[in-house]
Amino acid sequence: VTADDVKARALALGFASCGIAPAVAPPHGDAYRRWLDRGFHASMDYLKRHAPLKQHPERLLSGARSVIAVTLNYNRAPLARPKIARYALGRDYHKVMRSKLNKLVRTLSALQPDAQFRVCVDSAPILDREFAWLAGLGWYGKNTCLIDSKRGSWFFIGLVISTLDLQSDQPAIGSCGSCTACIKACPTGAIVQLDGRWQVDSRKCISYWTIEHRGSIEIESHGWVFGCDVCQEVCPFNQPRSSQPLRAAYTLEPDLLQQRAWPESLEEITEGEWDRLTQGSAVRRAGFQGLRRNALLAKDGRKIPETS
Ligand code: B12
Ligand code: SF4
Ligand code: SF4
Repeated sequence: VTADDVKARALALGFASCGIAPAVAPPHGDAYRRWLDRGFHASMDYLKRHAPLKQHPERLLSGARSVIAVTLNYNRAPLARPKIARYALGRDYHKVMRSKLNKLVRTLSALQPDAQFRVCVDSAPILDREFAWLAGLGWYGKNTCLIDSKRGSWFFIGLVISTLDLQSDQPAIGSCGSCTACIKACPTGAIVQLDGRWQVDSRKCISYWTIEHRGSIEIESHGWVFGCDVCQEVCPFNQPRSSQPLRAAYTLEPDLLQQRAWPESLEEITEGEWDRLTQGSAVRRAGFQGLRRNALLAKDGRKIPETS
């Protein structure tokens, strides 16, 4: 199996791009440690627990030689209400990404039965952006999202660690230049300088509070009910441009385009309605109480204690 075989098969499965990174210690692993040491992970303790495993892909798959990185476009028209980050409007991307990566692994295993693979989708103890950057799929923007100069940043990252000895790509090159649009637009000032680089302080980030945090919310959520897209909405790399036809293009993935009957107001939703509405959706992560809490706060427009 060659790197070109892998890429051709990945693109045939509907991934927007695919690249190969070497299975090495992540070059910016120290930056991750410093981010944790500052407490920028808020209550996401699993990020700290995962830190030792994140030091090398070998820790997740013995004999790892390469990391296959893919991106999946999730861009679609946003809803005016409820304000749910566009990545979460359709079917849960973990399921979509995992099933495609499992298919990729099945084809590769058939070609090389002695090879081993480990599929990583978001929650695995590996730095997704770091390996996608190494694989040439995008560079770090000031909002910390990985940006593909041709496509923007509305994409998920998926990784497959493998024992295959594949030809690696070069890390992606690109930069925001003097732009600071996301830093100025972030409603809560969550994009801050740490060691001379822009980083997200989760303790101030609406996405963190509305998706990951349990208990009362201690910031203003500026109308967001689940996640937040502001720092990507304002990014020039996500604006349509005739010379860049792939930028801001909507996904073609039916599962991610799925229309769910999100009611405009989620404040009075019952547990039964929540259960039906969020089956197979990433929004389920907030839980019933969490989603109601978010909706109440979004409607009220100010800091309020949790109502449960
Ligand atoms: C924890 C987490 C969050 C946290 C913290 C976000 C953050 N910026 O760290 C919260 C809950 C806030 C969050 C929010 C979102 N997330 Co999130 N999240 C993660 C997760 C699980 C870990 C990220 C992490 O390790 N952060 C730690 C910090 C230190 O990482 P970092 O900011 O990228 O820092 C790196 C760079 O600064 C670089 N670096 C440091 N110094 C230097 C120097 C040089 C020269 C260079 C080149 C690089 C460099 O190295 C650092 C370490 O890798 C990943 C999945 C995964 N397993 O990796 C998804 C992930 C990053 N999230 C994702 C998404 C889609 C989102 C949201 C858009 C969702 C939403 N709409 O609400 C927002 C975006 C907010 C934002 N601006 O980042 C995608 C990003 C895809 C992309 N194109 O970048 C990921 C990769 C999930 C996936 N598999 O697709 N997320
Ligand atoms: S997701 Fe929202 S709150 Fe978080 S850094 Fe981006 S703009 Fe700021
Ligand atoms: S808005 Fe500007 S500064 Fe922020 S990530 Fe995009 S190009 Fe970079």
